[in-house]
Order: sequence, then C-alpha cells, then structure tokens
Amino acid sequence: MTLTTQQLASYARDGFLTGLPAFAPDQVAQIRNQIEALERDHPQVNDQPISQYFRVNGQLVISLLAELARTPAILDAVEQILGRNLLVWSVELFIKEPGTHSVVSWHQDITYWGMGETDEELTAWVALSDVSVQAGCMRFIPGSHKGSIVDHDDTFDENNLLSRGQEIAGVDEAKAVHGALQPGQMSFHHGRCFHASGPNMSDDRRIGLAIRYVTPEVRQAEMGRDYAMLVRGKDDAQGWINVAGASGLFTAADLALYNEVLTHQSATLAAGAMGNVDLYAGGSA
Ligand SMILES: O=C(O)CCC(=O)C(=O)O
Repeated sequence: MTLTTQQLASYARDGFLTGLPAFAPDQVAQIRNQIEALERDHPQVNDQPISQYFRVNGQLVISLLAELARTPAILDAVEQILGRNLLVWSVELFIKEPGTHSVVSWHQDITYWGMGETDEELTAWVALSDVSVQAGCMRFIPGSHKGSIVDHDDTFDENNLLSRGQEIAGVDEAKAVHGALQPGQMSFHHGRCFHASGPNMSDDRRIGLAIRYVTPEVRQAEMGRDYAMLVRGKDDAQGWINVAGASGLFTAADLALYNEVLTHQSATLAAGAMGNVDLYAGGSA
C-alpha cells in the first residue's frame, strides 16, 4: 500500500488521513473474532478486566496485538510519513457497545505522554467493525496539529473513554470532519491533531484498533527512557528501551513487564490531574 503525493500533502495540511485500506473483509472479520474470543475466554487476567489490557500497551501481553502492529500494509504507509525506522509505543482497542453513551472528548493525544510536542508520532486507527457516523466515528479538526499542545480540562466524565476525561474547551465543531471507516479501513492522525468521537447509536459494537507509532528520535522528556517495540528498520539512537512484544497470551513474564511499563508510565500519564487517573481500570491515556 502506497500513499499518493496527494494523500501525503493532505496529511501534512490536515493532520489526518482517512479511508486507507489495511485489511481485506475476511481478514478483519477474523481479527474481530479473535478479539471477541479473548473477551469471552479471558474476562479477567491477574485480577484486572481484559479491557485494561485492551486499552493500554496491549502489545506487551497479547501477541495478536503485537502482530497487528507489524502488518506490512500499515507499516508501508506509516513509513512514508515517519520514515524507515519505526517503533510502537502502545496498541489499544477503543470499543463502544451499541446504544451506549461512551464518547471521546476533544483532545490531542500526546498531551500527557511525555513526548513533548513531537511531529514524529502518529496513530493508525483501524476499524474492526463498521465505524459509521452513526456508530460514533472519529471527527478531526483539520490543521489543528499545526499549533502547540493546548490546555485540556479534566472532566473525569464516566462516559468518556479517556483516562481523565480530558477535554479541549471551545473547539469550533463546525470545522470538524468525520472519519467514517468501513471494516478493515484505517485512518492516520497526528499526535497534536484535535479529535473526538460521539456515542455508538448503531446496532453493532464499534471496535477500533489504535496503534501508536514513534521514531527512534522521539524523546521522553518526562520519564527518562520509555519502552517501545521496534517494528521496522533499526533503533541506533537507543533512546527507547526496546521490548520484543508479547511472546504469547498473558505469559507470566509478559504480565510482569506490562506492570513494570505501566508503573513507569503512570506518573507521567497522570501528571497534573486533580483526581485519580485510573490506568488500571479500562481508562486510556
Ligand atoms: O476511538 C475513538 O473514538 C477515539 C480514539 C482516539 O482518541 C485515539 O485513537 O487517539
């Protein structure tokens, strides 16, 4: 899969790109089945609901998520934007059940990730179900990535899928562009692009796989060296602690590393919050 010159220009101008092919319909149906089998067969792991592992650093404990982050079609396109050396910082699933009130407020991803204002992070968000406008697809504000990180207010709204319900006030929603996706399609968004999504009013689950890609040059300003999985090229810079990704399904060694990583990241991800940022209870950074 190759991005056209026009698509590259569009990403540079808008800070997002939608409707890119990632998986064929039969592949995406199989991936969805595998995810739903995990939910059925492993509702709790180490006293945590499986949603915890789905929502932060899933690549460390679920080999399927590590493999998906290595999908050549996704990497080929990401490489055209970020360059030939790529690492994965986190793989997450954003699931909204049909007819529920779960939403994602307007935010910029990298606000609390300790990576400064880097241009070298992007999310590939893959639709594992029909992610229509009705199902609560993402909306983006074109060009918002060109500014700095702006203030976010913590709302701790229980229907908000973000860990602290962080929200940018005063976004001009009239400028928002919907990123509806068919199953197997993906969108890319820049770490400073304002984005949000509404509730799922469809009659199916809305399932999105978010893969956070970074380059070796991205530096953790806050927490010293952070952990990332090399998926393409090489990491000569060694600014990240390179981890291999899950060796199976919830192995003891992988679970120990998962806890080590999340403990290491928690202080940064929760910095400045006035309430409890519950990274262990299904919240996402
Ligand atoms: O799934 C959503 O609606 C939001 C996802 C999101 O905020 C992200 O991937 O950065």
